[in-house]
Amino acid sequence: MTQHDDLPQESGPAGGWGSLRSISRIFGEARPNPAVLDTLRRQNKPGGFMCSSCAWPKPPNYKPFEFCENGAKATIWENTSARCTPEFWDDHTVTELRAWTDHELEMTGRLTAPMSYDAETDRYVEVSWDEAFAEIGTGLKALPPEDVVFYSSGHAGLEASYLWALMARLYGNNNLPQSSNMCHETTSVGLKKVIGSPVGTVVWEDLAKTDCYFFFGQNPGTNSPRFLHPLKELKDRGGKIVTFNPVREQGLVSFVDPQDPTAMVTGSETIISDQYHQLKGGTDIAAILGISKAVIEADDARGGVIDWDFINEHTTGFDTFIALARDTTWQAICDECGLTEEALREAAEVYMQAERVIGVYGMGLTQQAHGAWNIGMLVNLLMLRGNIGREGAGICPVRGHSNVQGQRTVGIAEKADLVPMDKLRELFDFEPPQKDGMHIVDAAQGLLDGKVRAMVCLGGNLVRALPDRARLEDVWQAQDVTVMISTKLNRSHLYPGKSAWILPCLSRSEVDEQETGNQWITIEDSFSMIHGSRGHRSVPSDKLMSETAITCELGKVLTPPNPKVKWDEWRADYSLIRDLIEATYPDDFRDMNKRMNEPGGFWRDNPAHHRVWKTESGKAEFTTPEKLNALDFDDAEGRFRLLTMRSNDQFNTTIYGYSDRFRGIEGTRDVLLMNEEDMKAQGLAKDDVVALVGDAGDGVARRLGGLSVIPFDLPRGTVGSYYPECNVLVPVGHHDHLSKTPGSKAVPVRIERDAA
Ligand SMILES: Nc1nc2c(c(=O)[nH]1)N[C@H]1C(S)=C(S)[C@@H](COP(=O)(O)OP(=O)(O)OC[C@H]3O[C@@H](n4cnc5c(=O)[nH]c(N)nc54)[C@H](O)[C@@H]3O)O[C@H]1N2
Ligand SMILES: Nc1nc2c(c(=O)[nH]1)N[C@H]1C(S)=C(S)[C@@H](COP(=O)(O)OP(=O)(O)OC[C@H]3O[C@@H](n4cnc5c(=O)[nH]c(N)nc54)[C@H](O)[C@@H]3O)O[C@H]1N2
Ligand SMILES: [Mo]
Repeated sequence: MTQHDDLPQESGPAGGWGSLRSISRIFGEARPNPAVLDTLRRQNKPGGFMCSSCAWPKPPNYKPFEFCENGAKATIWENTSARCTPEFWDDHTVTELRAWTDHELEMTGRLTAPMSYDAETDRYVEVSWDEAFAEIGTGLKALPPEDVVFYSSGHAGLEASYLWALMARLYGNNNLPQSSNMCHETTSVGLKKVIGSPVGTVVWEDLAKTDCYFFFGQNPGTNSPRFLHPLKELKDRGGKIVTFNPVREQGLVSFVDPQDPTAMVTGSETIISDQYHQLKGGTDIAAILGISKAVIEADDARGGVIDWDFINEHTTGFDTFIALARDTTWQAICDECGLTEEALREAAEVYMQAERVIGVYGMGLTQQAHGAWNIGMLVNLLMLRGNIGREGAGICPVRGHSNVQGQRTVGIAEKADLVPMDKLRELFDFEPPQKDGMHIVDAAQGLLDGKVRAMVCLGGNLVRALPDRARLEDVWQAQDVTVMISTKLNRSHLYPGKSAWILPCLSRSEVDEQETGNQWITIEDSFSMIHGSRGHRSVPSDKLMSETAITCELGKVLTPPNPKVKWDEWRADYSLIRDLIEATYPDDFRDMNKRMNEPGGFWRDNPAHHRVWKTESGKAEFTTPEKLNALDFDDAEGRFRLLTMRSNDQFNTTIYGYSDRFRGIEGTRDVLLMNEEDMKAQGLAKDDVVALVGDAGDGVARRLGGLSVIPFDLPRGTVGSYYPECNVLVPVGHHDHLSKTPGSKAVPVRIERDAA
């Protein structure tokens, strides 16, 4: 639990005035219509619209302002008054724009018209929607279906997503990768394996009942700030929070509630984490094994600590796990994770004293080469004291995009056996493809191999978000067809395929007027609650279409005529699509149209929440990892573990600005954060400019230069730099062994002085 007061990251609590200042800075830059304030008031409330930022649940007992710093930024950002019109291309070529930063591309504003790439002039030119759909249809139908990929980033609502997946299957493949392939796929696969559920077991009421959180590799202050309120409430009632993270993240250190006037005026902050353990990157397995060992030892010594009834009745595999915990020495555990035995015993003490524990995790566990073991270990820890499937306790993966979980629920899945194909066959009278489709890593490899010939993207910015992005830029533009359904210009548009299209869409806060009026859509949050959402803002351009409408029009040109497939009717009335969702998934979506606006949403239920385990063995399964870390490389002289970070001023590849105020880094993203001892050992001083060089040993040269060294409170051997810039350094093949989620939180690199 090191403290370095001279290092830059201690820059005030999460929330507080800093949060308001940050929102107002974004307001100034995006110059939205002031009516955006009314939009914010409606955010995340029944009858209003659901924030398009993160997937944190929307409570039934909502606050006057049920949005956070980053939700406000996301809404303000998409409501910008800036417009990227067809005339923008009079002054710029695609090649020239490649020299712009992601932030500069963002600042061009909302896209206003469908565009197609003209190779002769190297510009996008406006086209009519009819022309765009007709030509996309011709282009894609000329390709073998298995060479075409339908990607979706977790924004679009359940209606567009259901139809998107249906469209791909009617077209002829299951090539339906999604952003969660880079994110919580480890959860979908790893959690499913051990408890039979691909999603978390915790629901909103559990937050009010729990007395302890264990946080592993999730950063609520930046990525799910509305979570800070339940954390503060827990602290107010005397609960405990224990955190494991190589970085001291401000949101897990302290918080001033910006909605509490007294706290704002007095500046009284709530200390969030009672214990903060800065373990070495990628070593959660060792840390959790240490805590488990202490729990087992306490049970041996005094009994009554382990919940034997739960273990005997509900689990399998405990014998091998307990043997590993007993046989592994404290020395081995502490050497691995860099924490002391005493620190791990302190964590175990809090764990044992708590009646009800919630285990929270995010990318720190999932984006590792053995991320599934990480998740298994956290579940092991919870199971030791029956902390799963019980009130106030459970496992809580914090999901990313606002509807990332829901898109999977309604059929966006590349694995055929995750989808009720017989229902689809029955409802739409066709033979759905049975062969598994491509995961996003397979698609990236397919691009590199020249096998993928077209990408159709419902949102997202894959040329930035994927590993090995420098290699992908070249092959992306070698494709026959690229189609991007987007709200703003992004770098992926700058690598156009031979036939390339940007289809601009509405955002969620805007009126989605169809033949039967302004349409509702629905989304599913991290707690499997389904919410209705309807926009009310005027549209930025009358040439925009909704994601659902675009999907229907693509469906019409891509799929064979079929009397059961009624694209026009569905487009006119989204409630008919909800009927289809209910018909396909009757248990999950009973009375969907009626229930979607219940305050707090309606719950899709989850067997593991009731201790029903849909696993292979029918029991909850203990995991016995084969090593003490989640890495697929060893330490070597000069090799570092690169942790790719999100700043407080970005949403994935959308860069709002250059202020990572929680970490005290201002005005630049080109930094390398390093432990001071490591700097000394490498002969580096503050502000030295260095390059990171890939050290995966696969014969591919990977390099990112121009990074200024900043001394930072990190464990030795772990260095940090920002995502997405760092993606040049992540090999496509570096991913979780079970789920293929890229191992972006521990990438093998070396440091070189940069001549630049
Ligand atoms: N403002 C904002 N909000 C967002 C996003 C955004 O970019 N900006 N992105 C959205 C998306 S798509 C997602 S998936 C989520 C992501 O939200 P998070 O899951 O919080 O993702 P990260 O910030 O990438 O990483 C989480 C934490 O893992 C820690 N970590 C790294 N390596 C390790 C390790 O080996 N062990 C442990 N214990 N911790 C480690 C990092 O220091 C970091 O604090 O947020 C969503 N919300
Ligand atoms: N090194 C490294 N790489 C990572 C990660 C990491 O932590 N480290 N994180 C990974 C994670 S968790 C994720 S989820 C992925 C994210 O990968 P993606 O989902 O592909 O990327 P985003 O940045 O979320 O996509 C932003 C683009 O989506 C479009 N957009 C925004 N809003 C909308 C909308 O409402 N509708 C439509 N149709 N388009 C919209 C805009 O054009 C914008 O440019 O990146 C992954 N990559
Ligand atoms: Mo994500």
